[in-house]
Amino acid sequence: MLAQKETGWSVPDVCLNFINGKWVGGGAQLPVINPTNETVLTHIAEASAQDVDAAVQAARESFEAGEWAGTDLETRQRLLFRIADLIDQHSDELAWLETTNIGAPIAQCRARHVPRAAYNFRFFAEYISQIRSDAYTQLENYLSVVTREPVGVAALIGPWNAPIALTSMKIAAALAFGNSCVVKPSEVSPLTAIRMVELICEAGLPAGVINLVNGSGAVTGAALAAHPEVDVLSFTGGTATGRAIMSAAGRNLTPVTLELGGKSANIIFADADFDRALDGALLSIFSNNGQQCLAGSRILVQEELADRFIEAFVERARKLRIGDPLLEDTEIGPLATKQHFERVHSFIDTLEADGCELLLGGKPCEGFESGYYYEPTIVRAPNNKAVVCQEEIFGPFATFQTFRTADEAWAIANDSKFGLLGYVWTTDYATAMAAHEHVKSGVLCINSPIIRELRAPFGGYKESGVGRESGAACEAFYSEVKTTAFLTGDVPLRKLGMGGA
Ligand code: TXE
Repeated sequence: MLAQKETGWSVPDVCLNFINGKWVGGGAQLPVINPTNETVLTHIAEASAQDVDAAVQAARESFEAGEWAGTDLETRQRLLFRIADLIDQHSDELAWLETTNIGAPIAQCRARHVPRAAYNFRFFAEYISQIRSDAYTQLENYLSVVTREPVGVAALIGPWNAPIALTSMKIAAALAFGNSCVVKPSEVSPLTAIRMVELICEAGLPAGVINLVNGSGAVTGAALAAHPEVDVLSFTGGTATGRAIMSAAGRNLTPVTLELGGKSANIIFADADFDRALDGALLSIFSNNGQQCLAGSRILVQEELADRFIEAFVERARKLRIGDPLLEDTEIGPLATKQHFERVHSFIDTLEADGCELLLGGKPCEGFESGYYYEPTIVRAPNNKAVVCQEEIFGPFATFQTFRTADEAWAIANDSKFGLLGYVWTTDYATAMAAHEHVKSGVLCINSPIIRELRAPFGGYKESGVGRESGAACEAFYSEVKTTAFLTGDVPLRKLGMGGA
């Protein structure tokens, strides 16, 4: 276990706001709680609407001054690569901060979340050197050239469940295309975003290009979402918050991308590779303590396989190592907040009325004096109408249903207000192709847990979101497209105002 005093790493006494290159205070101080022991880790200085305005103005001025927006490609790339290197150099510290703040097991933070953050910067550094644009010559005597310019000020509102991995994607993309930005981490989990901003400054980004405001959604987030000087807004979080943000941004015609919740079907056919499907199903729901939008939380098993598969799944889930997330071999840590812990538990009250059978868990873990530990929970539902099959629970909480035919599986999978991911396990090529055709989700993984290919769009159908994140999707979102028509030949113009006096 990495104790703070042994490592020399620390949590700031107060998390300040970073505006125009300086760490400054704010209004109310809000506590940040360690989910492992429920002690106060630190406080954030909440940015008021005026503080948010100062951050947006700093971003605007840096953008207009062109110190970053106007840099050449090599300079921009060098800086993005340097940020990635600094993240790598501080990966143990960043993983420790993330685990301490949100309770995700340290092994997962070190192996996945932090390397992903570094990779996000490398990916966009490489991407921008390959951007192409169109030229049209079909119109006689004209050459029409399409180019892209940075948009301006990007507001980047981050979630609490995987802050470094997800917020770094937004920052890397916004900066790579030459924008200035204002980052608002979740009030629950600001620590890695703050440390990342420090590293970005160490890498040499000019003052004002990146700003960070801490605070609640209701005060700081709402002020940022409604700010008229924000040119684009990218958000990852809950669907209800996404709606509020899109409405606020809509009043200013500010384009948004929203990466929201999910209730993804994980469909296991009788012909699937049993062991691989079992490993994949466990990973899909229990990674990151189940707090992931991409969780395969609705497991659908073909009838003839169901009893055997569910029994094996329950046995493995029973053996998950629950404990202090800073311990290397912990597989499940505490949920991120008390409020979220209570929300996850509240779904147990719906089981009886919906005719669901509780196979495992369903209660807070015993044996912990403190911390938001919740038992891995498995429910068998009679049909997809059950609340636990419809609502995103966002915890170590899996539901099982059975199906007979592939058509039935697609129908259950698509009977959801969400449409983020789909997972399908089969050894039959035709079934895989049929899944590709019928499952309504932004991403579909065949015989694999989530694989995030950054070149390919990530995002959801229906209430799972608006827009996508990928190299090309971010290029379209974080840059403005311009068509310039050059006259290349002799085109006589109509003469106006040639009438008599
Ligand atoms: O986070 P919120 P919540 C899902 C998951 C979870 C549910 C609720 O099911 O149980 O959403 O999450 C900021 N204007 N996901 O409510 O509110 C807030 O300060 C501007 C899915 O705890 O979505 C924080 O920075 N900003 C998910 C950010 O929004 C506002 C990740 C996210 O908080 C705001 C997290 C407002 N009016 C939860 N209100 C995913 N897609 O991965 C809040 N915020």
